[in-house]
Amino acid sequence: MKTLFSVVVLFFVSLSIQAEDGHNLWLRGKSSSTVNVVSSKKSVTLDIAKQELQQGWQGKEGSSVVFTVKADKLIKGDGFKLSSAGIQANTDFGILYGVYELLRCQQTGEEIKEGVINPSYDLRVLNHWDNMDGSVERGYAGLSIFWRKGENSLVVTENDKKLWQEYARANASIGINATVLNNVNASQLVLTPAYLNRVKAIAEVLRPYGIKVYLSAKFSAPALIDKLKTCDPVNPEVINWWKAKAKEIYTMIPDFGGFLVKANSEGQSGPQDYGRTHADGANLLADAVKPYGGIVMWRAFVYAASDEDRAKQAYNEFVPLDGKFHDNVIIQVKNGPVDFMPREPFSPLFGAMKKTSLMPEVQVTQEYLGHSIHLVFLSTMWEEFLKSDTYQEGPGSTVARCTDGSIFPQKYTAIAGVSNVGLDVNWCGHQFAQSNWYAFGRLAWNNKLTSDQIADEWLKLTFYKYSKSNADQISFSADWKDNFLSPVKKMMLESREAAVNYMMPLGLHHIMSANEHYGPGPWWAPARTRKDWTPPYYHQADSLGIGFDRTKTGSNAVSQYHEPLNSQFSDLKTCPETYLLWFHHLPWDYKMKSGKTLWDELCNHYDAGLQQVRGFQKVWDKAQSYVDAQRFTDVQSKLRSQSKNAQTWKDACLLYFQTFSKMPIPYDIERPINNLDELINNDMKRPSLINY
Ligand code: GCV
Repeated sequence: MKTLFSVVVLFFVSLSIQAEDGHNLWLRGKSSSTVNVVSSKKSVTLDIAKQELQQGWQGKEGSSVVFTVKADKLIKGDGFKLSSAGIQANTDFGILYGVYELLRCQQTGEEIKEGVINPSYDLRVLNHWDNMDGSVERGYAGLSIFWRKGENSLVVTENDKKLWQEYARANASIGINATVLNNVNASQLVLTPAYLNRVKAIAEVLRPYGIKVYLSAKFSAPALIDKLKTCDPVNPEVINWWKAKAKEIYTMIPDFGGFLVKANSEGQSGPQDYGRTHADGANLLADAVKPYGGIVMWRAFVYAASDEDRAKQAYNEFVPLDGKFHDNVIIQVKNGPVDFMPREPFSPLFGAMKKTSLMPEVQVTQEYLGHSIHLVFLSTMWEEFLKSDTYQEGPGSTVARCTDGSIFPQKYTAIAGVSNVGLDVNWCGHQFAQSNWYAFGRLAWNNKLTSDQIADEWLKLTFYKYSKSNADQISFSADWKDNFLSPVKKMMLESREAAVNYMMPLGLHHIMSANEHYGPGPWWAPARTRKDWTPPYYHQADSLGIGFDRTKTGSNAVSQYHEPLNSQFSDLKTCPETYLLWFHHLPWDYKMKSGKTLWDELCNHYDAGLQQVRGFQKVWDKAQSYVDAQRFTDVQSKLRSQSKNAQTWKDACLLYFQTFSKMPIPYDIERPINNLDELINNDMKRPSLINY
């Protein structure tokens, strides 16, 4: 009797705890009822679509869903049409996306809307900064899922294929249809036959899920691989080399997407080494892939160690080339003019190049936002960016509309996110970093979605405890919504602003410690280091004040923005305070809109950021009974580190800036608990993963 009792107890305990390690991402929903799928066509992709529907169906028992692959003028690209009869699309991939949409609605309790749903961008791309030895530049979730070092590193194993297939499925479920398999700081190796064979194997696993592979190409590859004497883009031998390389690749991978190129940037070679322009370089590669329908994504992340404000350089370099790029070139532009900072104004290139296709690049991996230790939901940052009005074609010329084909007719439209995926069991290093992968895909599919909706979906899909008894009718109880969904969603939606507060408020930027881009380092400026890589170049703090003057009296970067933004950013009365120190150098006692001095306001922001994170800890602790044990403690422990880090950021920045302001930290906020000299001596390092 006693044994039976223990078995029963154990059974129920195991049911309620349901160990989860995060590997299943947002794809945890299981069907409870059967569905009948009718398709007149057969293909691997349609088989996947059918299987997904049957695995995840939570609609009416015994329903029938018809797949119809038939052209319809209203359906664009990967789009689809949902109706009571089923899913119609131009392609098999469209059907697959329709299936994921149906399942998402069922599993989140959202009403299924009948009608056509088209993606905002044709190409929804993940950029992996994965190196050939398996390391990942700015990757915080373990080694590469594509590459590794050592003997047999190029042998494709069953495990590799399983992981790639899971990766493909996760991407397809949120609409991502392109992936760049290697770092933009590229190795030429990836273009050699042994590596291309592995690329072919990856492409084969990804293909049925509608995902094309792309490669980052090293501009100097012809010299490095085949010892050509030059890589000059107008040299006939060089032109032929790239043509032959493209032919070789397309023979192996007929649907190869094309190249991504970082050239003449941070030490990478490029056309300027031969006195040519970025257009000459991009067109060289574009012509090589053109016969096969390939494209070239050419990055505008360029800046030199010159006296010119770094924030101005990409615009200065690229705008004069507008109209000179071939039509299968897309210029890939980071969201801000400097570099994926916690907050930047949008890059003035958006909307300014009217005869060239442009694509936004955002960073999903949290290089400057606490790596995989800090909980920061980036969707709010991307939403702010996509909704920014450039005014380039009148009011309403948002970045989203300037890049998705609504304003400028672009042959291709695209958006890229620098991936945060690695070999970690939970893929992203932090359970909540998965929400950034999810959010990127969702916004790439629909650039009008709100972060509120995305967070809502993600939380339901990722944390709701499905069980047999509730699977057929997803109804989120009031208790679950009030005590888990709503507070945790609120935390996610506030998390980016919190990070801005405790790291770089009021328009401050690039003041992190140099080595890891993790902790604070406003003091970091070793002799002989490029000035534009040191924080003092950006914050310009001195006894008179703080901030980078980008108005007419300074670098005049404001002039790159279309009116009325130029005037708005220049004028202290209208410049948003969120960008204040991005555009202005102001005295410490400058009077803010709140009536407080700039110094006091700065102190308040740093302290508010810290308090927000302390609040997040409370929210999460209260959510314990709604979360499985492993994921709960994972996140709890990371929030503790984040809290300590926020304290360090606050103390480091305030104590350092106080050496210039000479003003007291307002007495109503908590005192620093660290000493500046100690902080400077032990630049804050990312906590070792062993602690987790
Ligand atoms: C891939 C920043 C990062 C680099 C990155 C570069 C880029 O500078 O710190 O790691 O290099 O951006 O986007 O090319």
